[in-house]
Amino acid sequence: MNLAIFGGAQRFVKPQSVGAPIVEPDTHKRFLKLQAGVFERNFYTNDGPLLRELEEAVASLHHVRHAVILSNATLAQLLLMEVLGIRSGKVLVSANTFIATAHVCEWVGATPVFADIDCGTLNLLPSEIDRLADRDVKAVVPTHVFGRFADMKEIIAKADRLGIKVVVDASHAFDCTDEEGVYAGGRDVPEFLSFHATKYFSTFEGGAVLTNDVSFVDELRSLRNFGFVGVDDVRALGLNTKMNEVSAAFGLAQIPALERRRERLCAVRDWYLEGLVGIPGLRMHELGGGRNNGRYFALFVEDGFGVSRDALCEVLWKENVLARRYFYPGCHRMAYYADQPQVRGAVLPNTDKALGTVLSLPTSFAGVGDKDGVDAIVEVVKTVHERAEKVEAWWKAWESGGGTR
Ligand code: T4K
Repeated sequence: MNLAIFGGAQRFVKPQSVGAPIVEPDTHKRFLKLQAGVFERNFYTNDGPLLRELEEAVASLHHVRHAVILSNATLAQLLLMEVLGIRSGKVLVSANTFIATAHVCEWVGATPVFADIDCGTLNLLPSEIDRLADRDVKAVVPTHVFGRFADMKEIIAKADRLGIKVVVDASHAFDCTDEEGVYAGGRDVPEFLSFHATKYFSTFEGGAVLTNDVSFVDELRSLRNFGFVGVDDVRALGLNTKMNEVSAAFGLAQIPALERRRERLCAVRDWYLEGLVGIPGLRMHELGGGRNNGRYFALFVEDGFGVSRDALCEVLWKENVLARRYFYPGCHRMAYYADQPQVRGAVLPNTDKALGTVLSLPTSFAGVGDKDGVDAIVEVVKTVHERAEKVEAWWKAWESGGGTR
């Protein structure tokens, strides 16, 4: 094939995005029906019936007692930290996470300290807790990157020994489990999900806290509604982090589609693996033996492939494949944090190495079938490897020309 960078036709007419929302035709139909009910009832928000039904469905799907649904994962984390009393000191956060995980620590009055990761799983290394722990550390917030669970047993054991709290960013882990089949929220530490448009399960914007621990559930529900208890009694400094009924309708409309959705995405993963494993210099992100929803497919472009990750990424963009480098360059290298005293000079070799090579490819496709989409992307990747020298020369010229998209 002739690559678009050398004047060939783009492989895709429509942009193929890693974050493209997933909605099956049946889901769309169910949503339209459910949202009509919102107008019939004339009840838009504030603990509506669809929200309550969705909370039950999400809790039951994850085999936990409680799902408290909120307006997004960022505020789910914030309220969780508030109810757990994490308002000062240091909080250990994986350097490889979406920036929100770190930002929330600052919003509650704590200081995020970034921990290094495992290069295979991309998750926080439990040994980092020992390395970074001091008397100011109040909590650790691991992230289940791409639905691959962090080593929760180790993390919880270390946190317990140190007497620090654990709050888990399970934003990517809807309908995923660890290697023992335990879902988010099932291990006696609270975990939060994201239902953002880009996620496996979306309510446009949304999030949830999953837990078996009833002790803070009422408080969380009160905090999401300004701190109200009953009609005119405010007992806490709450916020407005409620989910409206139309969002809840979209969530409920997806529940019957999920098993098929997961199968489809896992098939996409298998096709990618079939096409890409064995190409020199490509290493696949390790999902491990737990249940995974298949939303993300990530690989590492290492020595031996012939061109750098960034060059491959740019070639893909030129083909209308909007590959992403999640979560490059790492929270510790984001301008907002890089110069903070607890971050300056921090050495996180695994994070730097992994985030210098990682690349996420689309798993749902616009305007083409899943298999055709995967095949076309695999063909581009193979071609880049086969013509590495020529592509590298193009990349150098493109970069030195100030390369803009
Ligand atoms: N923790 C983790 C580990 C997270 O991944 C996230 C969210 C959070 C916490 C916080 O959760 P929330 O508070 O949002 O519930 C996007 C999302 O904005 C962000 O929510 C998400 N992580 C992150 C992984 O992805 P960007 O900056 O990559 O978004 P953007 O606008 O570049 O979109 C990604 C791609 O998806 C683009 O190619 C466009 C496409 N897209 C996007 C949207 C929103 C669509 O095709 N349709 C859409 O509706 O952050």
